[in-house]
Amino acid sequence: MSVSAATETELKMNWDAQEDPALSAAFQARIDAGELIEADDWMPHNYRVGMLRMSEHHANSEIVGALPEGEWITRAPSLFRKLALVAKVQDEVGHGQMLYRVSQDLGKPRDQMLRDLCVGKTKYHNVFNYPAPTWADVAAIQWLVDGAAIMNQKSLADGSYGPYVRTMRRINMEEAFHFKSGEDMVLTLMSGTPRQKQMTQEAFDRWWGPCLMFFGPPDKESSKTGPFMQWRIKTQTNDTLRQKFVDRFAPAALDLGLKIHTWKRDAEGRVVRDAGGQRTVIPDDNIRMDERTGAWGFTQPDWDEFYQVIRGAGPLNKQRVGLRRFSYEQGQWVRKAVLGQSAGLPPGRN
Ligand code: BYC
Repeated sequence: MSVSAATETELKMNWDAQEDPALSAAFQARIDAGELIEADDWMPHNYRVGMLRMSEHHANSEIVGALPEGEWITRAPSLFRKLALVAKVQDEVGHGQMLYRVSQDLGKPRDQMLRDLCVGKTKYHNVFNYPAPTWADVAAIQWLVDGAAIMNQKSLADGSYGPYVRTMRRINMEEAFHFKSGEDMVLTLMSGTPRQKQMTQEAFDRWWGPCLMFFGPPDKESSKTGPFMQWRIKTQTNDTLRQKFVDRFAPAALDLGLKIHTWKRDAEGRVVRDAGGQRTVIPDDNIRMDERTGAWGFTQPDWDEFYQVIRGAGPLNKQRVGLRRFSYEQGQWVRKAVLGQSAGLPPGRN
């Protein structure tokens, strides 16, 4: 069986779309009054598509995001950590299920979303395209990635689309447990042997940059932030959330004894690569608090790397999408059986 991109429903943004002025004005008035929009309510085409894209991207991120940590379930260092990790991975997949439901109601069939993900037509979060080579990476994911996710999702829980807002409230409660578990793992490792501390520093260096990118490109490069803020699909900009993340995690990392690094740059601020394409890690000298504002300085991540990763050329994009496609193909006979169709045998058994 080969999976192909869906062609049934193409829901695309259309900034030239002519909406009914009276309906549009009434819709904006509801948003401005803080009302929640429900699935059956009238909504402008671009609101529907924008909300669908966000919710589908989020659903994809949850199920692909389960993969890096899922790989560690059989290798967790204790029964306690294994139980917590199993519960966490199960939660993430459950979040994906809820978010696919929200997305379906906005007009895109679930099977189409799963197929679009399998062929790389739709996106998921940049952070899940990196490897997690050590147990300290699992700790860093639960501390930093879940920490970033909570920061973002708290702002999304103040949004305008009722089904998504209610899902965010539920998800955020579970993410708080994931974050606590990550914090405990990082604390344990940083209270351990020099080898454990070194392993944690190396993992932190791998995840700090991708987590700065988690919130999306700088505001000046984010075309959708403007209209999304007007409709309260987003309630804070990418740069505002990134700054909040640094204000929360830079001092916490330093307190734990971690160092914050960045890449060496040239005089124009571009990341320098050697002939083999390698970059040089250096201390981030911008990491300090501005006594006047209380905000922490930081060096921007390598945005060229971000665009490469989200266009499918990150370290593990092919493997992550490949595994999703494998799961989709292997599960096809189950989906058919549930629908009462002739299921046949699983792939490779006929
Ligand atoms: N990664 O105009 P912008 C979790 C794309 S999972 C990849 O700012 P927007 C967890 C963006 O899609 C939680 N792509 O876009 C799970 C856009 O592409 P298009 C995941 C990104 O929509 C398991 C382009 O860049 N959370 O916590 O205004 C284990 C320009 O960006 C990213 C969500 O999904 C990125 N980081 O804002 C552990 C939250 N950033 O449309 C943990 C919901 C940007 O031009 N989503 N792009 O092709 C959002 O909050 C927003 O959609 C984004 C982007 C902030 C991601």
